[in-house]
Amino acid sequence: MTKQTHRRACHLCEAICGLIIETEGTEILSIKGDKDDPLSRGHICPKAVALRDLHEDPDRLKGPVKKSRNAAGEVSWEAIGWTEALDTTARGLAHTIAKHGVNAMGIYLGNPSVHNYGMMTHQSSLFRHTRTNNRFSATSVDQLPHHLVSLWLYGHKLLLPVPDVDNTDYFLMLGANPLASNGSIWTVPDVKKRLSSMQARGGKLVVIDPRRTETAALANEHHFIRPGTDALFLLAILHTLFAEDLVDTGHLTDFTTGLENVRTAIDSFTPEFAARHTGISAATVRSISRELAGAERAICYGRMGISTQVYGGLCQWLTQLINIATGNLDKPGGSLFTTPAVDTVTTNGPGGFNRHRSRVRNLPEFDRELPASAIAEEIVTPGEGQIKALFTGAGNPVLSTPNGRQLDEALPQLEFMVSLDPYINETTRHADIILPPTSPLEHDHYDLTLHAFAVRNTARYNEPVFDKPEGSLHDWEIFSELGKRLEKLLDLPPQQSLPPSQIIDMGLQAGPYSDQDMSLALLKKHPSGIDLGPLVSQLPERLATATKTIACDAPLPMADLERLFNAFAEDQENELLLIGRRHIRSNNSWMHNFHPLIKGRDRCTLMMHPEDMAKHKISDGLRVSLSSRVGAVEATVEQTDELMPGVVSLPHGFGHHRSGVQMEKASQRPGVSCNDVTDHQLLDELSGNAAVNGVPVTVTPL
Ligand SMILES: Nc1nc2c(c(=O)[nH]1)N[C@H]1C(S)=C(S)[C@@H](COP(=O)(O)OP(=O)(O)OC[C@H]3O[C@@H](n4cnc5c(=O)[nH]c(N)nc54)[C@H](O)[C@@H]3O)O[C@H]1N2
Ligand SMILES: Nc1nc2c(c(=O)[nH]1)N[C@H]1C(S)=C(S)[C@@H](COP(=O)(O)OP(=O)(O)OC[C@H]3O[C@@H](n4cnc5c(=O)[nH]c(N)nc54)[C@H](O)[C@@H]3O)O[C@H]1N2
Ligand code: SF4
Ligand SMILES: [Mo]
Repeated sequence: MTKQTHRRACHLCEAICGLIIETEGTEILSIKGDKDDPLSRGHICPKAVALRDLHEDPDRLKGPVKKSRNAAGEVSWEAIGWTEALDTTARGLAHTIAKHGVNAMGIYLGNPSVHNYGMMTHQSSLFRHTRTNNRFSATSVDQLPHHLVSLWLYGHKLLLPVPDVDNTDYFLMLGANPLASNGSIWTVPDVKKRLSSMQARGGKLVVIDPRRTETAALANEHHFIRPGTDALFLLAILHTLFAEDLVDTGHLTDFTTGLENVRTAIDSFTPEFAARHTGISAATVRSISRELAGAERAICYGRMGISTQVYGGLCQWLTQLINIATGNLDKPGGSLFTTPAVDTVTTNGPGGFNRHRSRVRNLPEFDRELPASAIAEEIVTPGEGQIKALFTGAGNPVLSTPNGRQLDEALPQLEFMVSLDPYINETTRHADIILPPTSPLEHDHYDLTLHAFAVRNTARYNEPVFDKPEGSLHDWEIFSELGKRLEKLLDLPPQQSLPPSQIIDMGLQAGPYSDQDMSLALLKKHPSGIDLGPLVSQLPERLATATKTIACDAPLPMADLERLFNAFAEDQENELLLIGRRHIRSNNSWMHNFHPLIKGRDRCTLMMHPEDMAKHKISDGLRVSLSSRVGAVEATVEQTDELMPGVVSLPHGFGHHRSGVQMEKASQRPGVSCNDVTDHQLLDELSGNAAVNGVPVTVTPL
């Protein structure tokens, strides 16, 4: 057998590192960073090597399985052929739609769909036939506020500016830990080196986080903040910029409106008002504001920690306003829009908000999706539009959505459930049928979404590393096959379905680099990727608003200021607040089955500050009960002064002890699910995004 060398992107996180994978036959010999990749320049993290473990994992399903129960109610899974699996699935969904109406079909799509371009291009072949109101995704446990704010300010949900870290002088970062996450809505491979280079050039990194994270440890300044109070901090910054006459919108001035209205509306949100709640002094806020305004090029960036909280929408609106008020939006070294080779902005609709609302709790839709916090109640509450059948694809909402235990208990009430997933895990164990796709290395790859968030414009297409095994189907083929069957069963007009690579090729040829002969054929000649240059200014042309202007005083966040003010008008109770955390060797809920990533000491610990431990008579290593309004889990306490007093931290994605989970290594070190404690009622009322950070909890020794 001959050795082969493949160039291939890592699809595990948003950093999209280029890899060199050496194979012999069906075996992977090595996985290394690709130095020729113009974006990642050879960088990888420990997760890349686990691609081999994922590919070779004996627990990964290779063909569809169907659930059956014996007389005693014991579950077993029977391997079935694709024709039976697809026919049964399509009949199950069509039957539900015919019997109960289209909204009786629920859909949940998870995070890996973003890293799998065939899922992006082909999910519509299933869903366009089933225009259910009950669509959900991981977006509303994550970045929903970013999309909404971009829709409101820039006219398109995908016009998300990214920090130009390689050229900046000052970086104010809130609620992000890129040293563990490798960056988010900010494709920035080798982020540590990029941040260190910024500091070496004399630049400054300021981190605002309730935990002294790996990123905070690298920073020039780190300030603890009380979870959920970032909107007050950001308002105090904006207030200072106005009060000290530091606002300078520079090149944005001609097409920016409404800042004066914002100034009036935020008059009461002084640094002193914020300091009462955030734990960051008014003097510190003023000094950060002055530095931000004084820097030649500066960035204000906030991620997961400030979007998945009760004021997530306001937080994301305010980070944009700060970048606008300091003239740093659309400026090299500031926050810039990208120019991806397939332009996701022009090839996707702008998105919409509040065109329908959820049946039970009256929550707003965004982009045709309802908040994931509402799935369980839509399944268990009787009435017209109740979810009776559920399709999950590349998602594990039992572990990843708030009050996951409630969902775990709701799923058995469904008439029919199907999961598009390679594993029998906490969610998919409830399915009647599981449809496993090919392994990631068996299909081609293009980063349709993530090139659009990258710190440099590049494009890369990779052929499959391995041939597709006989009788297996890619995710997109499964969508497409189900779509065809539903067309027949529901008597709908047939729709054409091209392979993803052809769709991409059309996008490349019609995209912003068409004058450079951009095409799939060109990318195939350069499997390490093609450099398309640095991010550049492109406003107002790039704006998708009808008037090509940015109206800073967007009505909904403006109105939401009152909710914030009322909530903080009085001093708050001194409750213990729960936050999450990520580890470089983790990836949400599904990568605990690979030895290289899980070896070493237990990571699912409850971090707690010594002062809080003393208050509650808790010692290091003690088993405790962590409880909230909705539930409780047991965990081992890890003493650390990394946390702000009054804050505890438990990572998400664990809880693999449940019966029927067939992920052997993960189940041996199961941990507990932090989302058995987070609360489905706790959300950002503006956007509907889940607030998995800042959850009031109590900790009691066992
Ligand atoms: N408390 C708390 N909760 C959180 C978070 C937090 O920080 N704290 N983070 C939130 C965030 S940011 C996110 S994105 C969500 C993630 O939420 P989800 O997307 O629901 O969960 P994942 O753990 O990413 O589950 C991914 C699933 O996809 C499957 N999968 C992997 N690759 C493929 C593939 O190629 N094809 C298919 N069909 N399936 C595949 C895996 O087996 C797994 O079942 O969790 C959210 N939940
Ligand atoms: N290794 C690894 N990498 C990943 C993932 C993973 O699970 N593991 N998941 C991927 C996914 S789906 C995503 S969305 C990204 C997320 O990427 P990031 O946004 O960088 O997410 P985190 O690393 O969770 O960092 C969030 C930070 O917010 C802080 N925080 C919590 N509450 C608050 C608050 O109220 N205010 C402030 N200011 N900070 C707060 C936390 O302490 C934490 O340091 O990571 C991606 N990359
Ligand atoms: S940083 Fe992300 S993309 Fe890069 S190797 Fe690690 S998991 Fe893969
Ligand atoms: Mo995420």
